[in-house]
Amino acid sequence: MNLSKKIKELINLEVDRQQRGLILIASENYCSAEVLAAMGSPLSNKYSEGYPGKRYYSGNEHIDQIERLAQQLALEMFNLKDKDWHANVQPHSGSSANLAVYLGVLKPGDKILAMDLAHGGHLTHGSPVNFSGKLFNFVHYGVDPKTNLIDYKAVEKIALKEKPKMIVCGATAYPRTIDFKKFGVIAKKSGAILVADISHIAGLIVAGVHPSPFPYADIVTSTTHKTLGGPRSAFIICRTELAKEIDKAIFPGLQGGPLENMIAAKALCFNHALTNDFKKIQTQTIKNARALATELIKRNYNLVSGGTDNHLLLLDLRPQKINGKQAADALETADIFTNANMIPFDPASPFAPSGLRLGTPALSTRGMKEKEMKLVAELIDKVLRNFGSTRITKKAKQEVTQLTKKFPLSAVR
Ligand code: DSN
Repeated sequence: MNLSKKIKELINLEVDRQQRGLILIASENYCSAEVLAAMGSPLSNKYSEGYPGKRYYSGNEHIDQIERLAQQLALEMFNLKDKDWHANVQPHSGSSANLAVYLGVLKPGDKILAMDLAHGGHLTHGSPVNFSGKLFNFVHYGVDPKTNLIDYKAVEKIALKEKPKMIVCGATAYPRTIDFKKFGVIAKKSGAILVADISHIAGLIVAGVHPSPFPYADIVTSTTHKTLGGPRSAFIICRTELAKEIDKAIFPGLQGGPLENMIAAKALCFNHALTNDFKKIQTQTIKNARALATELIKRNYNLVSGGTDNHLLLLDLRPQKINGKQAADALETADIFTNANMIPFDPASPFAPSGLRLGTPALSTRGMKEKEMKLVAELIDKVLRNFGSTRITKKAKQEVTQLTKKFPLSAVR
């Protein structure tokens, strides 16, 4: 087999899937051609363990400039001054960013308060199957059973009782605004370090359409490929007094050579995030999520918390009598890509949960607006209402192709 040919063929097929399909996975997006080019550049050939000006290998004159630019732009995105805040742009992923934060400022076994994964948190926020839950003593807060909103009074109560060393706020399946200011007050009262994991909403925050965790959080972690629409990577911003610990935790603590091709791509992503074009996309992402929510509610879908304030929606499919996995599989056959998700207090198993998570970042980057969200809701409903009908799914797939053809990826990538 000619492997080069095979891999090329598979890449082309994947690009075609991304063009043809409706990407409604809340954590996915399309990055730009310049970001793709930086990721595939010869910067990948260089070893640069250490930090700008303090490397363990020679030949880092240009690499240092790239990394410094990425650090400056990371702070600029959030209007932060480098005398108060420090950016580490080396984390390879959100998981390594979070691990570095825990190992940098805590000791294994220390207590951390974070959102329950089953209520919308994240694996790295203390799931027992993840390093976080194995290495640290996590206690969890969740949402109110009636409203499905974070109950800040309950969070405070747990924080004052448990006295955690750290509080982590941030989520992957929470459709509402996170009140970082309230978390800041709770952290202060209980003497905890506040970490905000803004991976899902970083783009919304930079564009000013979701409140910022600064200056309330002491440390902020984020991935760069979700609402931010950049390369598959991450970064950490912390108060300058914590910079040494965070930098040491990333290198030599847990990563080796930084991926400078990815750091260049992050710099380009951060630079784009400062533009008006980016702000428009983020504003539209929220408008689209609201429009999709309205259209689905009209079609009798139950939305966890009754709607959305951000880029994502969580459907409770119990009234439809199908589970999230069945729904995601049926939609996939129509080229509509979503993911099954637990809903708060889910009586079902994580392998066949009751929820379906939908997000609008990718469709908004493609240029879709409220008008298209109505069509998207119609298509989702058509497939789910006729669950099991191959004829209807086939028809829906054709309609998806017709719709996505009008929004070519070449226009964004
Ligand atoms: N996999 C990401 C998400 O889908 O939210 C979180 O790591």
